[in-house]
Amino acid sequence: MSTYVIGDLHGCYDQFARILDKINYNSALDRIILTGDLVNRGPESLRILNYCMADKNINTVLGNHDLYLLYLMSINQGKGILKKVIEAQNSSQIFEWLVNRPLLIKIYNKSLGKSFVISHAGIPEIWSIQKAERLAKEVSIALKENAPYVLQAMWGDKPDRWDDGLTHGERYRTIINYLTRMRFLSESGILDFNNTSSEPEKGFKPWFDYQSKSHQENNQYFIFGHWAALNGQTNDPHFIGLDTGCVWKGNLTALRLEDLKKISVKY
Ligand SMILES: [Mn+2]
Repeated sequence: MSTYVIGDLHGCYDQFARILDKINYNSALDRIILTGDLVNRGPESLRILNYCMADKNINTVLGNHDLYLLYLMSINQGKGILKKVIEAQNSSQIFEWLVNRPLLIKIYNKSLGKSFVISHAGIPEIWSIQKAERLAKEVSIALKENAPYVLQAMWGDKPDRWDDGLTHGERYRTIINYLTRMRFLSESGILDFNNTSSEPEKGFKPWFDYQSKSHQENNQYFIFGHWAALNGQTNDPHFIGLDTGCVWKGNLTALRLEDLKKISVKY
């Protein structure tokens, strides 16, 4: 029995099927967690959603593109390549499934003595892991109780910095922005939304460069997707980026948690 975390699919069903084949995925024994962004950009978002919904051993954290899809569904507007999902016969079932996915998953493996935190973009150093879990839960509860409100409020780049005093829509938006859109941060935790490259602007560093080294002693691993330009390079084995740009004709990458082995398939 193994647990695999797989990077951003973005509608690339063929590559998904090939990687499941390559890891010999057995849905009766193994478990799959996706880093989010199952949909958009690539050709077969609907097929991926249907496949994942039908398998109880597949779960995902929500990515910014999954939330965008939820937003379009909440206003019943078919747009671009996602039109097929929004107009699907089972679209309300898809909405229910997606809206109930978490923004963060934490796994503690007792026999390995290791813990793994999975979120689409990562976790800023200004939050402890416990705090990040709490805030992610807060958004999930709000999404379940009043999805249209949260999905409407999440749009925007301001505030670009966390403050414990934030409330309502601004609070949800800022939590969502850190967990699903973050790449570079300033020393004080300000998000740079514009730079999607792997080279920071002056005064900014990758979010994981701020994380303390105590994670190494604690056997703590951060697993994320979202940042295709990194191509999996973080220079620290405790931060594992799995978006290797499948939809950009790169690779799709899986990580087996039991031995931290990476398996990938080419586009
Ligand atoms: Mn993303």
